[in-house]
Amino acid sequence: MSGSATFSFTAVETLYVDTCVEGPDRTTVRRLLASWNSKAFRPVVVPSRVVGVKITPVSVHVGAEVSDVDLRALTAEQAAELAAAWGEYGVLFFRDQELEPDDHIVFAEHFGSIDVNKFFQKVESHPQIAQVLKEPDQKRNIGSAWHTDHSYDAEPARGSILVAREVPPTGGDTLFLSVAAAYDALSDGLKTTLLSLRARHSNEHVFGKTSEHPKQLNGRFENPELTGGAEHPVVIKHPVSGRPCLYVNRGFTTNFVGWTEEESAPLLEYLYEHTAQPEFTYRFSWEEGSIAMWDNRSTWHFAENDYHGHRRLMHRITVAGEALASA
Ligand SMILES: O=C(O)CCC(=O)C(=O)O
Repeated sequence: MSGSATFSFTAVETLYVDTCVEGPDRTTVRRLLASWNSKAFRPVVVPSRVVGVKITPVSVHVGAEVSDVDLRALTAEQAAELAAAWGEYGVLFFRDQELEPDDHIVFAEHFGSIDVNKFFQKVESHPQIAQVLKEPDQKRNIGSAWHTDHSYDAEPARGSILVAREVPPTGGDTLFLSVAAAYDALSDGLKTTLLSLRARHSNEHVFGKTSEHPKQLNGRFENPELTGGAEHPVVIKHPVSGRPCLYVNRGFTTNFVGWTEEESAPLLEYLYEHTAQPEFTYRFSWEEGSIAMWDNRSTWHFAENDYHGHRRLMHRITVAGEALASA
């Protein structure tokens, strides 16, 4: 046992003490070490910096709240624990964090390189950060349809990390759901059919020259000439958890490969209705300093547009992902 390790004593009660800290805890450590031979405590060495991160699931299928952590001072061990929890719960929520844009970038880079969105307006001083903004005079917001980010890319983004900068007095929640749970709930027959399919995803109808969206968003999208698309399996194997996940979404999927859009529409519509059932979802209410980081392979999200007349400003960083394999 080295002086810099943390000891977890498990006996009548569980107690975590970091031997690095000075003061009363040092006394506690000495007292506990003195009782070592009395068998009152069973010492277990655990990595010290992991201690303190608390992960509490917020719903049956999706999301966990993380507390007792300062994201400005994240250690590699804590980042590894968060990465595992991210894969398991799909979305991680944090409260009362004080991340400046530079901190936001450092935090995101614990999980991969930054995949800068080509279409969103950027924070002027930090072009790696996209602005998700609705002004009081705007009627339309970004993201008010179930979707997952960047599914139109050949290597879709692993996840997105959204920091609340300005929130309306009420409303402006974001809903999340688990596409793994939605897939699990399908019949074996439909699962077999879906496992044989691929789908095409495109962003032309959202960010392209003829799309109405950029106009309705006061020109807040850019680079309409950079639109494109990609094909992916309809059921992917999640790169971290290995769980099968339904990988189509209302925002960007256009058709099953080899099927016309007209032929694809009824089955896609069935999957969208099935997946958006409340039992698979969780609603997150924002405060300034709240953060949500969602996994784009295992979740969808939906930004409520119920706060007309108020400003809502979020900063988003998208973390790069990889090509997706079939389940
Ligand atoms: O503003 C939000 O809550 C989510 C926005 C969104 O849908 C996105 O960034 O993809």
